[in-house]
Amino acid sequence: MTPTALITGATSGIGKATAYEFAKHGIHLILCGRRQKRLDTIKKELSEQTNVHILNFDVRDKDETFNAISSLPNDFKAIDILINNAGNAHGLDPIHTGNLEDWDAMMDINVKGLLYVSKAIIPQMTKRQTGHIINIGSSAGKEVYPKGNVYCASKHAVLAITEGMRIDLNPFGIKVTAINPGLVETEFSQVRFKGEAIADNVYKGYKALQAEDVAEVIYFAVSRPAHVNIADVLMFCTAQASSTIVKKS
Ligand code: NDP
Ligand code: 8X3
Repeated sequence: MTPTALITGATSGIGKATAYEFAKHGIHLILCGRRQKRLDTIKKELSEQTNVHILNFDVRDKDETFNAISSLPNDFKAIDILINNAGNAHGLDPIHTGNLEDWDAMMDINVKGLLYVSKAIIPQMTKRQTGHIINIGSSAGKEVYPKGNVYCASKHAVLAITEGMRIDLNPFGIKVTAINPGLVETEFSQVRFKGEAIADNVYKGYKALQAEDVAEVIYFAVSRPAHVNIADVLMFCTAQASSTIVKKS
């Protein structure tokens, strides 16, 4: 049977590239985000290849999240693959001058939002005793870098939640995977630096990972045989050795 995947943050970057990658393989798609126009455009494009349903909600809002997921039509109710991808860094400041709104955004979206979406979907996976959850962590979930403080904390939390899910969902045969990329050229830095010009410099002087590179690894993980779970992937572009070491020209 053709699997159905729900992807959060499908309007941009890694989530959008994953939608396009999955569509190539005919996976049915539930695409989520807040930017309706983008959701409409992506749905239009991918509907030529597979069945697509779109959901507009803010993962920070518990009620919106649960209502959106419970509104799914029957054809899309059984979710086989959950890609918890929505998230961003907000700001890059030392801990003593950090912005409280940025901290709230990162914890509310990257951590609590991921939990809300998971809570809304996992019960039907445990009931059906099948499913695959992929959480998009980060190299920032494995090491802390200067001024990364709260973003790194949010991604360390994603890794801890991933490991907790893998343990608790083990009796139900549910696969749980963390994909942890380093620098990926997406809208990430536009969001982090609130549209300031500095965002343009982040990917200059080297070839960063592209969203499609990550999407291919995500598809690899979901396309393994039933007995194989890719538990944890750390991926960098060739120029990057760690959060702070990047070979630039
Ligand atoms: P983008 O900014 O390109 O995409 C972020 C996506 O998240 C958008 O589709 C956005 O949709 C969605 N999103 C953000 N906030 C919310 C919200 N409150 N509710 C619902 N959806 C939301 O960034 P990336 O593709 O790079 O980021 C995707 C994930 O990858 C994030 O978890 C990020 O932390 C992680 N990551 C990114 C890396 C990078 O260097 N780019 C490296 C490692 C990990 P919309 O605005 O329409 O709601
Ligand atoms: C995104 C990569 O290095 O900006 O998670 O934290 S980094």
